[in-house]
Amino acid sequence: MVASAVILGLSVPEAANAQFTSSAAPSAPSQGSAVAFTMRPVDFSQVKVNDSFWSPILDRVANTTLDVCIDQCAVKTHRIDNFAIAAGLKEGKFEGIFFDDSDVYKMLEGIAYSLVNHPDKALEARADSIINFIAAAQHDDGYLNSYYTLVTPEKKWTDMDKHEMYCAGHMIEGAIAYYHATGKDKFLNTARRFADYLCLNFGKGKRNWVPGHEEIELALVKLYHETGEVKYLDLAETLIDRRGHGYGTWKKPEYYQDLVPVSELTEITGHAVRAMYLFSGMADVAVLRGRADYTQALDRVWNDVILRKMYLTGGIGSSSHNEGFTVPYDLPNKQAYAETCASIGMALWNSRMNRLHGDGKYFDVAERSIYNGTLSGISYTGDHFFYVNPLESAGDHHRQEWFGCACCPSNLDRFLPSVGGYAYAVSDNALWVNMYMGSSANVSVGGSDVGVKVETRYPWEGEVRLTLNPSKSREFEVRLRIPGWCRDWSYKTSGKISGSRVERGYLVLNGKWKKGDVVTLNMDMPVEVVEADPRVEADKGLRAIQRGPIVYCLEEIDNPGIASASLSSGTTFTAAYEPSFLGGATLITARGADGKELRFIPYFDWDNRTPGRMIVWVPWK
Ligand code: FUB
Ligand code: ZN
Repeated sequence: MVASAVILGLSVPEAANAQFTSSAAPSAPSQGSAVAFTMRPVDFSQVKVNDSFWSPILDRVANTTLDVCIDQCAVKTHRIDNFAIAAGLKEGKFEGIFFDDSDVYKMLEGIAYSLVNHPDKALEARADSIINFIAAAQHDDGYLNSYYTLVTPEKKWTDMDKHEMYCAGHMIEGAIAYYHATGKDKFLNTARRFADYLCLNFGKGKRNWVPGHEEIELALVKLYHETGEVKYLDLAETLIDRRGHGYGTWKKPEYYQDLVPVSELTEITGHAVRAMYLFSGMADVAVLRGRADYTQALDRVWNDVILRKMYLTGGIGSSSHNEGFTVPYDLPNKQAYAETCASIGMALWNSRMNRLHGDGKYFDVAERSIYNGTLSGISYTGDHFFYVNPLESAGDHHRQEWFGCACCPSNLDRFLPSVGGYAYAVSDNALWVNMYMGSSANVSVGGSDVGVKVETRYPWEGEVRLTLNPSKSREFEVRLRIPGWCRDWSYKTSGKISGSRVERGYLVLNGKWKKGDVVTLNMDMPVEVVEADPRVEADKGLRAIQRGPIVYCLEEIDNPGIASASLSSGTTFTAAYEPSFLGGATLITARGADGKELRFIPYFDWDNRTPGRMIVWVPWK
């Protein structure tokens, strides 16, 4: 197939981003709308993934990545022993970093998600035994942190940067996921006791604690949804509102998003992952509490991130010095930090922005971060990881087995098997299909059960076939996301529809749907040539390639002449699926006017073969 090159200069200002000004950009900056939209995601535990792209990844996570993580936490490091020792069940001392408990919680969350698509009794039993240690390490008052229990018990809650609430947040998330996957509530009860302790000590009118690393906020909202206990939502809101009032004890409050009250935020600053988790919690609370001030602040920082501080890959946080942000348009390629956790954070935050506004452009960003900046974090074999995700390499940057600070592997470990939870959402009388993957689910729309099934070869092909099986024939809306990168699309339905429109990035179909109705969406997926904002010094005179949601790169192994590679307006592109390339991928061949060829591979697939140079941004002549 010869795909047409989309030539540049489409720089509609509203469609601009620091690293792309072509139509591959999100649709428009947010205008500060304060309308809350009540879209609810369909829980991962309700979604069976059966997809040619995602299932092999989920299999690898289940069969390899989780084992690596268990081995690292239980054998090669003392993360699990720390709990057993804190519980008095084993002799020894604490080993590791003060927030290592969080990796165990994330691992358990990953196991929970994985069990849905890969039931595994032995793995579940292993998880149960780890949970026994965790529960046994809990203090009588509900406090739980193996570092403080074993190292400096007298210094509990003396240092806001020591991640006690960060670890608690990951515990809550892991516990809820484990309950959903297995129905077992021991972990959930443990997490709940700690949350009750936090409410008692840090709620409104109590100690003015500012968590140095956000995470607890979004976890408390999840716990509120799980239990219906309003006090958890109250604490989340209180903790968010406490920021920016001088309670934080640090020298650089901007690093901790603590310089101004959150409703006054105009730009993103400091540590990227912390900011993502905070914004995720704010988006959750904005929906539930109608906090228009949060929504407006989030809209402002969203524009700042998307227009000035995001890489083409959806990665953020360009600097290694603060694991975060510097000044607008500072997006170096070789030195890019773009931590894997920050891309995961972008998916967490932008999927919530999508629900807050009911607007597909936010999910476009989540999708960009998932398929590029997140997936690059794990090797094809599932056992090596990137912490840092540069967009250029001299051949000296490689995935590693593990890291002393292992936040990224353990985050991948929980995020990847959770992708089924991003596929569908529901609102009052609508079914939303956000992330296209082969999958089936039973959802409740307007009080009735509806079986849904998606068949697709996305992200390599743009055809999506949705089959609906409502328990009884009834009227509701089907909302299919039309990604921002897609300019030409069409659809057909086997059923009768009473109306259709395009609204906020969705094709909305109204109809009285009956069993077996099929909607087929066809999205054109040409190769796009992408130009960065001229203010990005690092990308001056360069172009990148994207097809559908996938960003491409050149590797030396395919392009021995990579040092002199270039593209021009005369370059033609051919996209072809190669089943034997790292489990199958669509590769792009670029042919210059001089007949020279370049072979582009998906960015997320780089560094899986013979090491060598890699570039995303290619000279434009
Ligand atoms: O501090 C916990 C995690 O470790 C952060 O989210 C990462 O950036 C790394 O610093
Ligand atoms: Zn990380």
